[in-house]
Amino acid sequence: MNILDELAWRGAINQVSDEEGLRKLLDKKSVGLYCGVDPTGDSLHIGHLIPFMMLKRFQEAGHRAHIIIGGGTGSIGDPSGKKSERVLQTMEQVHHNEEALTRQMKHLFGKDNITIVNNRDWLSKIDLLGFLRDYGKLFNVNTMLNKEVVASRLEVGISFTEFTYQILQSIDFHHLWKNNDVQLQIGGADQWGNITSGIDLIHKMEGSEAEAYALTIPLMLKADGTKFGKTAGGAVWLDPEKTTPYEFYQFWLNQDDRDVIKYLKYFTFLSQEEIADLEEKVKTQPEKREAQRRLAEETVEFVHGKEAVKEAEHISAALFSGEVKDLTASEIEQGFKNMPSVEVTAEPKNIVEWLVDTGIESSKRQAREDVTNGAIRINGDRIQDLEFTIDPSAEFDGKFVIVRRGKKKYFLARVK
Ligand code: 629
Repeated sequence: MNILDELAWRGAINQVSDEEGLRKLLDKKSVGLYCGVDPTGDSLHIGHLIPFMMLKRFQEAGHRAHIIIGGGTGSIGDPSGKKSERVLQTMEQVHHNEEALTRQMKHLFGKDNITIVNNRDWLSKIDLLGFLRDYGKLFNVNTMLNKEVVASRLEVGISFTEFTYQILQSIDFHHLWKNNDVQLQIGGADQWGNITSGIDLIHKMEGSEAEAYALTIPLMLKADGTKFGKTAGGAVWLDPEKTTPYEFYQFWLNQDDRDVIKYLKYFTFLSQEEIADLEEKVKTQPEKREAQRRLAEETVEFVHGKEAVKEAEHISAALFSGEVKDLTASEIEQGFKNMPSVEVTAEPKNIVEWLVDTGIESSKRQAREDVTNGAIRINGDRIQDLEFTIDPSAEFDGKFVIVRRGKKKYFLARVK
């Protein structure tokens, strides 16, 4: 199957500049393609993953994928999708983010022989007069004003700096066209204007026969109308320090039945047969959530590796069953990141007093009642003896006490 048919099946094509031409080119040769990212933050989030996983699909189909880290463009700021002018980042921020993103990209795609370049390398070498003479003359201000990104900002205003952004991204496309034999740029739907502006530049500089194409991917929508990729805690990051692999796993596990197949197509490399099989299971046995589990496993493995999948599954199973004793310290840190926690001393104490001291129970009366009723588990063991002594150094290398009240409510006591 042609890569374009594969992407269409995945629901991943929003617009293509010349589908016939691109299809022919992809059948004929190994096509160079790229997608860019600006260092506006120090980590990618799952919204970024979409076009970059598409790059990998092209690479696997025998094409040559490139990534631009926008050290140059990132010091300007893309007005696309922004309702008002950006505050410039300091150059220190840009450098810092650029390094972080490059590291992440290498971690995700480095092993696939994907070429990673930084547009500061060429954009910073263009001098002002060269810019105006060599590029400025080829851009028609009317055409630039008509681009959605600029048109939508005319009321509020847009600085000359942001207005110029599309020229920089166009110079990039031309640069890779000329030096890396790149004929295709991909990106999210918001990038259409910037990408087609690059095609125009290539045609003006290299002749109208020069082959250059645009392909954009639809904006990700959720069945319930809320924004994709956001949780109560904010964006879902690829950096394990920001979003732990366990949180990342849970994010995917909790997706709606109405969305899960679409996500399997976008975010995994599972085959059409495997996805069709999971689609059937969503219909016949939705309660098993097999599609969601598969989605969670695949995405965690892709971003964080096999070991992280095992850990996330171990944490989920332990928290669900209540058998928490064999969790490792790192698993506890991940699993309890968003649960209430308290600090305690290592001093052993009567269970009723300890529960009240830690604030887990509001009164001794309540504590006694919960203990007697069997609602309290300490480190996985149900304790019903009111005389029980809690020894905070007993488990987990003396670092934690895990308390569960009732079926679901967990507390983590960290030993000082
Ligand atoms: C130089 C810079 C280029 C080509 C692209 C770029 C970056 C581009 C941009 N992209 C978004 C970003 O950096 O702003 N001007 O966060 C983001 N992108 C991934 C997808 C996107 C897009 O990295 O294209 O649509 C999000 O899904 O918003 O020569």
